[in-house]
Amino acid sequence: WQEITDPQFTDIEYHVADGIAKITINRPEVHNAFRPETVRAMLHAFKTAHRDKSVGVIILTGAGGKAFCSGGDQRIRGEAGYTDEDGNEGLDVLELQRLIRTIPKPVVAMIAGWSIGGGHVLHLCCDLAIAAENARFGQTGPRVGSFDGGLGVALMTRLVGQRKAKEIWFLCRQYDAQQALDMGLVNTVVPLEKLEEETVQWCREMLALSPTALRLLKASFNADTDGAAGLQELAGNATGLFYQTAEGQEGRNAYLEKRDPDFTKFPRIP
Ligand code: 2NE
Repeated sequence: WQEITDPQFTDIEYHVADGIAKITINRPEVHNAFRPETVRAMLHAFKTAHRDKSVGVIILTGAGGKAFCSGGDQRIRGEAGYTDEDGNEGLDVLELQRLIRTIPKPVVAMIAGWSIGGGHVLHLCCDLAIAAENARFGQTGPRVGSFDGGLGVALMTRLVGQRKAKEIWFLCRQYDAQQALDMGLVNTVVPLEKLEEETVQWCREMLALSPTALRLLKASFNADTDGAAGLQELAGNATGLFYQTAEGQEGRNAYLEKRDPDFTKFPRIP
């Protein structure tokens, strides 16, 4: 891995290698709980990976082997929300959830240890999830006075069904890696020492495939859950492909050449 440094990468590490970007939440002393600064850094990192044409797949993980992420840092939760070092309240984690889903590259959660609370929702937002045998999953919202009724409920229900999703949210129990695999929360479980090797192998398999097909598939899966915003994402991809055709370019050229467009040469494909 090559580490990329950036003054905006507060609380995280950003590495690249052979088409893969790895974003690591680096606050192991609090099981990688996030604060506003952490979320801002992750937004910057995901946007960096999005724009980098050499990157085809993104891994999201946590440092230290004991936690993927334990959600919002409860120590800096003020009267009306989480507070940054300058005293500003607000956590852009919902924006981060949406970004993980709309970024047109597969995002893989690489999970060792705790994936809890808002950290668990981040893992739900990822496209694939590879868990180590020591991984533990759960929501704590109703216990700590919080909840994510947005993607945290919608995506969980799609993955495990409404009965199980209600159990997870209403009882705040914890589930081990095998239970998570059995209920469809993760794709596979491997020994901790094999976690990165296995995750990189999954990334390499995707890197060998058509990036456009993967891009359109991701948008298609999300369109099912994201309503008009999901359709916007899917249709935006279709527009991007249309721009690359002679038919799309004829419209632009005619406008720039101040003539009527001639679409007669383009067949109406059945
Ligand atoms: C994750 C869990 C179950 C692990 O338990 P254990 O016993 O293995 O570790 P321990 O001792 O609790 O944690 C180690 C250190 O990390 C801190 C702890 O306070 C402890 O620090 P020290 O006492 O050693 O100084 N720590 C862990 N998680 C933290 C957190 N989220 N914030 C601040 N410090 C944290 C256990 O640690 C646990 O239950 N953690 C809390 C999980 C939680 O409730 N997260 C917030 C859910 S709400 C949320 O994330 C959210 C949302 O619902 C909506 C929007 C945005 C965020």
